[in-house]
Amino acid sequence: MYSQALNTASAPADTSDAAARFQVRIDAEERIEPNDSMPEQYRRTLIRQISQHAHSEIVGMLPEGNWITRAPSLRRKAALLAKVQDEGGHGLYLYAAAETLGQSREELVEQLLSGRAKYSSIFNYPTLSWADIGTIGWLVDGAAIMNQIPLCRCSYGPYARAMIRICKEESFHQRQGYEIMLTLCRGTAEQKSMAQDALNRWWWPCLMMFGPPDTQSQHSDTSMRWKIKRFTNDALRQKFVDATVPQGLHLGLTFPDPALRFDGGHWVFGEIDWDEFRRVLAGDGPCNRERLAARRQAHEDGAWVREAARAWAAKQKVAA
Ligand code: FAQ
Repeated sequence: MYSQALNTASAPADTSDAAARFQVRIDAEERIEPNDSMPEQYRRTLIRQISQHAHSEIVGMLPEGNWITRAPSLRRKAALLAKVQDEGGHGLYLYAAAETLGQSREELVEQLLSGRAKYSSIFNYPTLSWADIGTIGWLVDGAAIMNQIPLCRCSYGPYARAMIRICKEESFHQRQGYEIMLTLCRGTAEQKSMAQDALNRWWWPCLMMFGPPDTQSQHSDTSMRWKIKRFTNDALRQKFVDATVPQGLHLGLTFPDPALRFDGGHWVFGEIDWDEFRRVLAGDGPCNRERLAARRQAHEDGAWVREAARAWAAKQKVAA
């Protein structure tokens, strides 16, 4: 199947002419829209990436949601509540973007709950102290922004447009996280050591968020050719390290990497433990089971809402 057509059950076969015409549009920086002709592999790549991204936002609500009732002040609680709610909203825009490619949200959610779909490795780590909430905002949202700003220029229109609003909100999240870290680092010795402990635990997993090294990334070449991705995994990881190390030094914190050094242009960092990354992706991270169990429970608990919405829609149809 070559051209994707939302309103028809089947589409014409792939031809090299069609593929070449598509590439010309991409190279000319034209935006691809839902009813445009597109290679089947382009459509599948987008569904894969956008749905994994949506699942990450939804599962990503869990580690921080865990601290809403324990935030140290009303101001912190209100900000955290708003942030976690934003992440839920991001998941919804992204599921909607994936639906424009002809995949139903129900099917995507089923893939997540059955454990067949991936979501970001970072959300399989526990949030042990309040400093983890600061660190997530500073580093996890910081890494997400670094990865997602280029996605605002993704060749697929609905994804690119969703990313514009998401990035604005992520930027607020990053600032609230850094402000928590500043407060802790200017506080008591105990508060500063909480901040240091959180950085020690989150730093390496955050570097893994950018995906495997370029030499092992299966999808980067095609995604870059189609301008879905604008930078490789390693390029974005380096940009993140270069932007973040000075922020950590300003906080007076030490990065848990004895090999970290400035070479005059970039911050050179040590070896990432890719075995740990593979273990987390295989479902064996510290919280994989807990995260999926929580999502399944939430889905079950929400069954009555879906039923009520269906009943309401049916009544509206009869009334119309
Ligand atoms: N975790 O060939 P590549 C957030 C998988 S949102 C798990 O390099 P690609 C907001 C990859 O899917 C965070 N799996 O793949 C927030 C592929 O598997 P597959 C999520 C990973 O797609 C903040 C395989 O490895 N952001 O944080 C990971 O070209 C705070 C081979 O990899 C996005 O999803 C990983 N870290 O590049 C929420 C952004 N890395 O599908 C709450 C959009 C790789 O073959 C609180 N996505 N894999 O089975 C992307 O930019 C890309 O998909 C990459 C991976 C860069 C993640």
